[in-house]
Amino acid sequence: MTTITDLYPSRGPVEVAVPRKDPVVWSAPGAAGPIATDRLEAFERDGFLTVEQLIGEDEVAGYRRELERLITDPAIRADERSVVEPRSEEIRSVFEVHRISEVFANLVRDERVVGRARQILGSDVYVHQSRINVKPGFGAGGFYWHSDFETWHAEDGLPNMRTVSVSIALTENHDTNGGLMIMPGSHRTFLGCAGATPEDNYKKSLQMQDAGTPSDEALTELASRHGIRLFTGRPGSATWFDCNCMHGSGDNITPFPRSNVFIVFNSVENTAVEPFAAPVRRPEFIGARDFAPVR
Ligand code: 6CS
Ligand code: FE
Repeated sequence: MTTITDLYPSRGPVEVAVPRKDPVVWSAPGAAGPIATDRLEAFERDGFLTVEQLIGEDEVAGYRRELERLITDPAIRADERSVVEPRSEEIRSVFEVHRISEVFANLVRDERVVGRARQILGSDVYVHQSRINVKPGFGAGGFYWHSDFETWHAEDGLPNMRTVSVSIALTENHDTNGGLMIMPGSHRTFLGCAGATPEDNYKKSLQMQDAGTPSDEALTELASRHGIRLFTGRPGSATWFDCNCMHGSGDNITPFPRSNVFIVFNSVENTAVEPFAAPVRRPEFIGARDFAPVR
């Protein structure tokens, strides 16, 4: 049994920041793919890149209809893949949409999507997690500051930072309805959070994250050093961001939903092992254990 070194310790007694030990862009310079060299360099520097119209507005309408179909299906609502808003009980997210929906399965396989993931990660990729975030109006809760990798390392056992997410807007992302915020450049620092992971943490963390939440001091330091960028965009626009970006989003108190589909691609060279800082694995609909590459 080979022991895997924990390069990114977290969830111990104290918070600890360490420099990133992994590349950001894993493909060789000039490697073929849909992302232009200068955009890939920007991704390396900032930890994110935006694509104004990754998918056309007519196509997006089809994905929005699929989202509506899913969230109005009583069987989906009753399924453990659905997470509700704590206050309104409206559906907040539905996980594993790439498996329960043929429409979203096709989106994952679309070369405009998976081709970019392969280029950033420099290998074949599989889906570690997918979800639709509904973020309905009139009070849907946001997601407090966090690094996704901190959770995917601590709780899902991803060894290295060779994972990339894409958030594709399904509704207008205004500057007022709870859009994604990222601290540019924060992906180059890993912030190990203080506090052990409770059993069944996911049952709470997907509504309101606690374990894996950075301190005010650390967030102040990071935000002062890197600033904060708010992402807005038309339906069909996409934000690709590195797994270790410090990011979050605010509540949505406007009447306008901020819905997106969120797909997490992991390199087939970085498959999940045992959690690095949690008593048990999370369910597979949150952290996949089927490593078959997207074809
Ligand atoms: O725990 C997770 O895997 C999820 N939580 C957040 C707030 N972002 C990443 C991911 O979807
Ligand atoms: Fe996140």
